[in-house]
Amino acid sequence: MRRFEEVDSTNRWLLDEARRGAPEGLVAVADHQTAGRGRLGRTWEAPPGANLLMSVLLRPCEGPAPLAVDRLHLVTAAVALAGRAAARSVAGVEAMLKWPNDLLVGEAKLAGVLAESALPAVVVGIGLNVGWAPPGAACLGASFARDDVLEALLVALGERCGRWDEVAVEHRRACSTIGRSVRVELADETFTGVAADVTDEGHLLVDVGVCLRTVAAGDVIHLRPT
Ligand code: BT5
Repeated sequence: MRRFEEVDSTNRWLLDEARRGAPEGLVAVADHQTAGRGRLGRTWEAPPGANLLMSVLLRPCEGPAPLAVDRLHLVTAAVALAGRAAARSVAGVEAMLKWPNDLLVGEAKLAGVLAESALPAVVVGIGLNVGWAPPGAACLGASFARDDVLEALLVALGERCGRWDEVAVEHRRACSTIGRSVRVELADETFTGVAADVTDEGHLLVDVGVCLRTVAAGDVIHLRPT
């Protein structure tokens, strides 16, 4: 494990290490990120020392139980589910998944997950709000230690890695997007419908009345039931 007082992004650092051949299981943790990354070029915010900011390097397509490339989303799901398990075991906080991989408490974001690949390596980062959250978001509470959350998360991740079919089942169960009315925001289009399921490839199926639309990547907004 590599710990940083400050780094631009734990994902960026670990991707560079992955390209240099670093082994599976290498973890980067930072007290502070100066350029924390979200999805789609967005930024991830956290004041120094407040939240869990970590990334893990996995090589899921190698080894004795290789994961098919079209199921790679399960690696991201495993990290999100491990974060959910850690929030529950350390703080008693019940979070649900919002597709694709946010952790929500109610409708407030507790954690975000970002997977980036340098195939065959995959780097999955998670920012989990422990002591601080921006307005409208959620955190566990300042009394909880980031290292306790980190340890619980790594144990929970170890239990899930390689058990990809179980991860897929748990992911569907924990995904509060399924069954919800949603607005889907794509780069060039927005539409609404009811989220019906998540496919084996991790795509969201949205019932738009006349057909099911498949969403591979994009932003989903949970709408209040009408
Ligand atoms: C994510 O992106 O949710 C993925 C975040 C991944 C962060 C981790 S930290 C360790 C590792 N190293 C990195 O550089 N990144 C990963 P996205 O779904 O695009 O959400 C980003 C949006 O969430 C921002 O545009 C803000 O609106 C909001 N946001 C930023 N910081 C937040 C926070 N601490 N809590 C809740 N929401 C936040």
